[in-house]
Amino acid sequence: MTRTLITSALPYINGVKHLGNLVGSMLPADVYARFRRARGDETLFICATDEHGTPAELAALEAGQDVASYCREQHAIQKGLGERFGLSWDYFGRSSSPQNRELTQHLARVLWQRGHLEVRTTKQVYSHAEKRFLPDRYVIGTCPHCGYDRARGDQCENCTRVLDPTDLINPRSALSNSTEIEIRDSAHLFLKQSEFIEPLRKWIDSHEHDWPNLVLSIARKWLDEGLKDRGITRDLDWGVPVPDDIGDGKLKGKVFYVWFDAPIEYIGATKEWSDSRGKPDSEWQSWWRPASQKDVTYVQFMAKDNVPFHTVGFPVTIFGSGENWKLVDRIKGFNWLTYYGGKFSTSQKRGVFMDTALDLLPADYWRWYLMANAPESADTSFTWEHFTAVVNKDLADVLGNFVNRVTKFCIARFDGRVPGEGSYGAEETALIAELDKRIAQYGAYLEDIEFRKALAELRAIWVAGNEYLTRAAPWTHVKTDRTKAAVGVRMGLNLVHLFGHLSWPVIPVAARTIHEAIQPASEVISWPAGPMSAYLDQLDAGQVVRAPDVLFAKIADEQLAEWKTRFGGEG
Ligand code: B3M
Ligand code: ZN
Repeated sequence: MTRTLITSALPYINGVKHLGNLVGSMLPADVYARFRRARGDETLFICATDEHGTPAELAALEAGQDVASYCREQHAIQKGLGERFGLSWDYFGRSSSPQNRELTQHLARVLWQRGHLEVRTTKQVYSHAEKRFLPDRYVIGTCPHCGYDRARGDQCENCTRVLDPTDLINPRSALSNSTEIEIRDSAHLFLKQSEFIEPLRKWIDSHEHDWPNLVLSIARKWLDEGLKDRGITRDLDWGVPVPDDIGDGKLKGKVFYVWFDAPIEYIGATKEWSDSRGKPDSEWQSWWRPASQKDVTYVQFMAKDNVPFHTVGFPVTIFGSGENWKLVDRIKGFNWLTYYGGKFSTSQKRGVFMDTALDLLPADYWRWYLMANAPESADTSFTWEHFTAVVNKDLADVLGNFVNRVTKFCIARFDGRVPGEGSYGAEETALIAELDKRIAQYGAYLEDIEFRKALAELRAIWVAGNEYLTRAAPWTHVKTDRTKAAVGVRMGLNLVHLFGHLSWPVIPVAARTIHEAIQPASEVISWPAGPMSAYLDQLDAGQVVRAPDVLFAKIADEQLAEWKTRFGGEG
């Protein structure tokens, strides 16, 4: 049996995530996890909130809360929203957990013992306005590589290059805009990443054929630019404390850098999961310390700015430990979802956030739209017009209407029971052959983690059903040739059933409703197996059929206009 471990990049704790965050990691990971489960694989889908670092401290400050309670509260909020979005995590952990603290300290300790860490005195930006050390990302200035004038001290968002605050031209505090900043000495732990360039390159090259170009090119760009040793501690209060036995006593009161402990939380959250079920360590270790790397397939999902930390940063921790931790096999990276071509912004409240989205429409509307238009090969722009057009066409006109037409007609003219008369003819055979191909293709695209192509194929399957029904026209034949009409209805009902199964990974709630119209007592989760000729003729004659309530309501013009005004359109 195949065992698949799936992780989504961990959402930051500082507030509700927007649709761009959702489609860049959590949602595709969920669709893929559901697909693996449909295939019958043993699947473990892990996520968590990323709770350390200055963004958390500052958000707590702004909310007037201590950082621990702030994180506890925000974690519960994000967990609730994720569940309402149908994110089927096996566990949604917290990077501030004792499990992660223990694992982070363990890995740092082994790195220290093996000589991969070094204490160095660094120049640290101290801001007089805030009376504190400023973390890298709170120093902004001009990027020395691309000239972007709001580059952060840790990374330029424009060209994705990793920076040091001292690299910036015209540096200033992002909190106060004050240029009254001063460089002070502070001792920190450095991970000697430069020692790992060769093994990293070998490992990345070994994925030449199974990582997308976006991921390969970002990873290689990092190596080509020469990997700098990276400071992995910070002068903050909130975080995983550096243990006393690391750093020759020079690091009292410091914590690990959030990007050091966050990826370790993939492991930490798996331990949280197995601890929460009262299982021994062998449970989580069977995923993370398998006897052979081949025993588990590990797939990660993330937006492009996270790729360097997963192809270089975290792997250095793993390689450096000398321990046989499971390495990632496949990395799916995403470009940006933009809001009318501009940035979604948490700080400026620009765009649509997970909580408001669910106030407007159920999760499946968003899930379909976002995955059908996932920013895979390029950035994609969200607009209310596009969203409305996609929902009205794909979900309401194509899928919803099909299910509605078939089930309602069966209830009106065939007593709401699957008609048994007649047998499939040329029209049905042709449809079955087409669907056989399309379903295989849909599955193959999902195996390849190509969501746009997969969903275009799923849509084409729905369309084929509609076109068949139009040709079969049972409503016309029922007056003159009841047997012919019965054949059309029977095929239509089998298609409804099929659509439930095929749609479940993407739109799980609607899929279940569709499925329950036909087979309320059995599960919708399994992937259709066996020849389609049998699969599409499996419903028993006489079996009861129900009509679901409106599956997908169309979005009216007035509604669209209202949302555009409320959320702001272009500009
Ligand atoms: N929290 C960054 C982000 O949300 C970060 C991901 C961590 S994955 C270990 O973009
Ligand atoms: Zn730049």
